[in-house]
Amino acid sequence: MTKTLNVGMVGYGFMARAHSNAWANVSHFFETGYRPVLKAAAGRNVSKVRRFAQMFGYESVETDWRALIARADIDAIDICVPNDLHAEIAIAAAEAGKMVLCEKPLARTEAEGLPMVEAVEKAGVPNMVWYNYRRIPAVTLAKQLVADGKLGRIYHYRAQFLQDWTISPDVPQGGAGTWRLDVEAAGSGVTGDLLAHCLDTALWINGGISSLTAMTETFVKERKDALTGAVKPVGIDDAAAVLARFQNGSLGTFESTRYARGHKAAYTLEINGEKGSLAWNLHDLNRLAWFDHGVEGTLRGWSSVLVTDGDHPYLGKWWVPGLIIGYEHSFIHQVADFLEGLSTGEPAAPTFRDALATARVCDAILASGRSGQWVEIAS
Ligand code: 4PW
Repeated sequence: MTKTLNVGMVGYGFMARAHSNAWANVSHFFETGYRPVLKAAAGRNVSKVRRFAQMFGYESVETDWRALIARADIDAIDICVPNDLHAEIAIAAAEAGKMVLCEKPLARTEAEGLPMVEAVEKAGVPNMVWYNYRRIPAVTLAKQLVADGKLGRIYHYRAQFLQDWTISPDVPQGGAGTWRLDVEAAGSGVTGDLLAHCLDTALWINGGISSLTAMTETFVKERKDALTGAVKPVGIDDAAAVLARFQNGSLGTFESTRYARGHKAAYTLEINGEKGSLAWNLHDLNRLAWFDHGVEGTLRGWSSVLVTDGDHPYLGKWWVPGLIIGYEHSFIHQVADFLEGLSTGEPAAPTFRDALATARVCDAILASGRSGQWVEIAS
């Protein structure tokens, strides 16, 4: 019998739209034993939260997240607000016995994330962090190929996430659309916002990182505060380049910036192994490039696999073979796995604890960026 799961959304911005679309559509395509109900949305601006609720079909609104958490008719709290608010809301939700889903990164630092992990584990509530790119079918397929040993020993893992939207010194820090530039709200710049995605995927596919060294840079040193207009020092990293050693002996190179003119969301990854290589690119997300060293003779070379068939990850639930899907589907897949986990009792990853490992690597990158030293990472 299908159970209902009443969702309480905190926030109404871009990520709240991506998550709400997933909650609203998942049961049209995935039979998980649960049917989400968009019960209530919370946000400080009453007209904005009402408009958001109306567009996505939330039944009611709250203007204080505490009121949302206090409601007996809410089963799961989904947190889609700036990073500095994640910990307080997640801990309160867990203490109230709610399931908790949190937008990435888990928190601004590992130290801030740890009590969140302890709270959900003490309360025994299902929890998950929205590292959605794992659930793009071609990326999930890459994980399966590596896990099945198709690449053999892994030598290199490289990933980039490039954007260009903060190049102008006129972009302010703080406020609604630009809190990602405010170190107080975000905790860090590209490291927590973009590189964290690359790291989550890397740790999932290739295992833990044992040490790293990083260069970070803040190209624009002062920006106006979006709310007060006062010019303030910029505390975030605008760009980061990282050399890493994985526990399995492979080498990692990671790069992220918001100063790569022409790039809006260029997430790319490549893995080189003894028996083959694979590569993926968000802007061609339904394809996985594949090189099989086992192919002999003149046909040896890179091929491009269209990941749209029924036996590819998640694709059997969608259309007919050959029809493509997009960015929003990664969130639907994540919700589907979360609900499936509730039914099977096998929690969907990444849990809060899994995401703490990514926070630890982000902390190490920022520390190395400041010191110029290699940093060892405890496993
Ligand atoms: O999480 C990331 C965001 O903060 C996203 O995946 C892309 O970069 C889109 O917006 C930002």
